[in-house]
Amino acid sequence: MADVDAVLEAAHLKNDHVREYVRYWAGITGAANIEVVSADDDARLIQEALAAGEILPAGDDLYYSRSYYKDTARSEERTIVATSNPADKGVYNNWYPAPEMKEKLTGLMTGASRGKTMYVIPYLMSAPGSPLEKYAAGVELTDNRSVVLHMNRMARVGVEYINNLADPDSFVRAVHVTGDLENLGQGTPEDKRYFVTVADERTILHYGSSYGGNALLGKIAHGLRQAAYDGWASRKFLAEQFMLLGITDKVTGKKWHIAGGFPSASGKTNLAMTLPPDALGDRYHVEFYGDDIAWMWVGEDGRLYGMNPEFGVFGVAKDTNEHTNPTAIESIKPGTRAIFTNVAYNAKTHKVWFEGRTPNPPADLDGWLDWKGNPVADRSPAEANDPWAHPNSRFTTTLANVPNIASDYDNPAGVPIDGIIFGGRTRDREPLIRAITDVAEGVYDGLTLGAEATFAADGLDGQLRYDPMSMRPFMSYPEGPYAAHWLSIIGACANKPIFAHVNWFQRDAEDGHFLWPGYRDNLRALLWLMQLRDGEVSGVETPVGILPAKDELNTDGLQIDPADLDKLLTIDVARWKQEVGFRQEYLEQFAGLPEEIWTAQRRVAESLGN
Ligand code: OXD
Ligand code: MN
Repeated sequence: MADVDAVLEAAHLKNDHVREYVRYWAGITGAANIEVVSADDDARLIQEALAAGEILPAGDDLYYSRSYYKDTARSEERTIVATSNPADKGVYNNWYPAPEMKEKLTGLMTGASRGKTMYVIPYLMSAPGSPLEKYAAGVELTDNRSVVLHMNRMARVGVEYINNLADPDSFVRAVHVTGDLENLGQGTPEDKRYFVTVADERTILHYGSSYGGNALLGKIAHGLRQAAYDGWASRKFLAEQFMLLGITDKVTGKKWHIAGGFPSASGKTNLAMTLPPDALGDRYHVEFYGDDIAWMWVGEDGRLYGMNPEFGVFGVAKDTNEHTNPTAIESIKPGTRAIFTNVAYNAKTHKVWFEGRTPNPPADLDGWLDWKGNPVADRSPAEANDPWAHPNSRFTTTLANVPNIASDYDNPAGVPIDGIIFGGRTRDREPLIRAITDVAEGVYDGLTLGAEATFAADGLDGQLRYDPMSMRPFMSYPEGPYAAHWLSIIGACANKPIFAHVNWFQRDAEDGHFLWPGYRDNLRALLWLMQLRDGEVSGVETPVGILPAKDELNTDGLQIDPADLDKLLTIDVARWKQEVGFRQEYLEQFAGLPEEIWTAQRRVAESLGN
């Protein structure tokens, strides 16, 4: 092992607490070398990774990587939040005692990076100068170069972010050890993977994966789990799996910002990066801030402020195309340094492809390898319809590559938030949009956010898979205090955001067609919400919120059957009565829910006539 201190000195890493932390884990993991990384090292690291065959060229300054075939997604069962206080155990946070987990992970990591380089990645999950900067600094240690390349795109990376911390000990310690991927028993009773956030020690210990969702520790482990815990422990902010966008009315000059949570596969990334529909393009400009995480706090002017702590997008590739998400397609074009993971790859032309990129896969199979690296041309008839790309294959690109990135995305002050939306994927019960002006009812609506998981298939008669605020996999403290913290942060705003529930996925009960065209037209619902907030429209009251009156929704250029629009703007009372019953049962599992949430549940039930 090289002299750790000499390496850190040469890299100008001055923070003694960071140095001690690096020394400690270098000793445990047994890494052969230490290398401190900054964003400027990216081009060299790309060349090294290409030379080592860890990534492959995918066009002009585009790259391809493949993760081990049993290591292609986040593992929720293997993800744990540990603290020293048993009262931190909630329903979804998979709580374990911190001492037990630290001992377990130290054991697993001992000697596990032998012969490898341990990269030291100092990072910041905010723009420098943000009021939340003190919660944003971290240092990831990883024995995987591809993880470094991804972190360089997803976070601000360099020693300058940790050398001059106001409290030099206040950084997240985030240790990632890949492990022997072929011998970890992924998904079996002998599974050896552990993805642990020791939240009250601000320490993240992930063992047994090199897939981004488990290995890019700045993103989900710090940006969501740790930050949610910090936000609660400090009583200062919320960290949520939310997108963030801005809409400018070019005629009046008004600008609004909307944040919102959507369970997976409910169109969050597409909405975050949306453009206005053609017919509204002259009037409205839509800007992208973030597709996955928002940290939110109360500003001195009494408004809710929000920012995206990330520096890039780790987006699901499947179904991304010029129609569903044209700005994402632009953000991964040649010259962007984007990295594709687990899509299909052509070893001869270096092109990539994934399901939904074009209606049909490339006709000429020559050179095409599926996500496991097997030639598509050699498939047996039984395999002929297998996907070419893994359904969770990804693209990784920096925010600045997205053509409609907000001009002020890097502003440390964040942006004032006018609306908070929740949106599930449901074929019935949820109208296009219903606005909620009461804070407790808005928080209640977020807690009862749900999406169809295996609708009907599991015989649950339309029961949704609830996903509180879309944070179910990222909850780090119990649901009762979580609801109370939301009430207290939003309650502290003098000028409060309006809440709304949106659903782009309602279907016709008879023939199953989607009632709403979705994608860019979704902006119409958001514009109505902002007009409602500004008192320009008044909507129609229903037991579950305010719906747009038919003539209030801007339908210029919208292709829709008027009967479908009618259905989208009404609620199905019978279905809602049943839904409220499901919600009662779901909410009862959470200890210590604030009384305001029960009042909201009762009020909705009573106004439905339950
Ligand atoms: C996720 C992600 O898994 O954002 O939610 O990658
Ligand atoms: Mn996400």
